Amino acid sequence: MKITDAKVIVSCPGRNFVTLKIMTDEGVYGIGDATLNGRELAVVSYLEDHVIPCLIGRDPAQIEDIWHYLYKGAYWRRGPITMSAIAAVDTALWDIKGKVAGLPLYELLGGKSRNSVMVYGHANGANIDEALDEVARYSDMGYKAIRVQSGVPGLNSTYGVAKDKLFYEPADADLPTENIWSTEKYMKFVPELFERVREKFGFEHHLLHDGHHRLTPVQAARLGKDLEPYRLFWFEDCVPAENQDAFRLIRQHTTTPLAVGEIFNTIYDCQQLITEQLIDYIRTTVVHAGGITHLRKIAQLAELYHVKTGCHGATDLSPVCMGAALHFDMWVPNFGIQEYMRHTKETDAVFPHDYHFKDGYLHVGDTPGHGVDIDEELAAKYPYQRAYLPINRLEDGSMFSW
Ligand code: EZ4
Ligand code: CO
Repeated sequence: MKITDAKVIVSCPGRNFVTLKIMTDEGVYGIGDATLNGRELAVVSYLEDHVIPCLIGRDPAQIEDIWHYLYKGAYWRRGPITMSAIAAVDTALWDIKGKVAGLPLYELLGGKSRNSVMVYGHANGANIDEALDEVARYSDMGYKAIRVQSGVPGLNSTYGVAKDKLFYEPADADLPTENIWSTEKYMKFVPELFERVREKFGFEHHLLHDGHHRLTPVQAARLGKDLEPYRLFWFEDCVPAENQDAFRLIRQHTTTPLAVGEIFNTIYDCQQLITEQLIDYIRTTVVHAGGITHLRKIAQLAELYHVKTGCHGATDLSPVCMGAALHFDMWVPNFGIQEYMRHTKETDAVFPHDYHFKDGYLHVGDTPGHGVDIDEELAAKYPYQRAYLPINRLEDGSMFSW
């Protein structure tokens, strides 16, 4: 079997998605997600100009060899653009392998370790009362695990608080929106938010919270401690994680479980975090961390150190990534949880898929491969629209992390 052609499909059914489709001489094809929010076209160029020419004529069965060909062969290693492009190729090749074998992807990885995949949804409110209403709504939909974010008094915008309740879309403008941030106001407010949630709903649900890389280590230690009475499932991205050492301080001061890694793209970004047991959940996922082949390596290292998986699953990761991640989740022995932000119905129509939500879990089908396809005709009706993620400034105008 040989790869005869590959193409990149850019479509904006509510938001931008970049999809790679790899074709073979036997008519079997595979697809992979290559979406990198706010920097989409850089990955398109990387694939079209530099990767696709090297794929033609190769045996699609040689997934491991092609992975290393693209990683080592580029000489320039790592980085989100490179690793998203490699991930798209890898995902498409696993899809082809499944279709050729007539087996769902989880069977190729080692078979099912569970019946379904526990997911968490996002309850976002402009204030505490709205956030409580959203928690009630997610609870009524059957979610066992709910991430809670709320607008902070005195700040006119807050990460996670959406215009549309089911689909949080931060890449909201043709040029980056500028938001104002105050860590002091946020830190004072968050424990009150969780106190109110526990007061109203008790301890029945898993509750999660995302700090979105905005604290210093000592602030994260403080907030982790303040949140201990509310028994969070995890506190996510409490500090920017380029400095892995920083987690030592946080870890020494709080028993609130820590999750990190949605923006990591290789195992080297979390090697110390894992081997020193500084985190509880690793958030890398298929599209931004080199595909199934590399994600598996990260998860298996994590397994040795009591770290579980918690794959990123925001709306800006396409249903193709979600489908592949779900097969991974069905297999991975040290599974923790899967994030699930829903896609719009326009997106779902462009990407027909065989997974579905029921009672707090995503249920995976047994279609050969990863079970997600792309309707190219429909995709063509939604041309690319430039969209950026916002930026943050402190109240005095200093540039800050978003
Ligand atoms: O802000 O995926 O946990 N989820 C997140 C996401 C990220 C977006 C950025 O593109 O932090 O909402
Ligand atoms: Co996050």
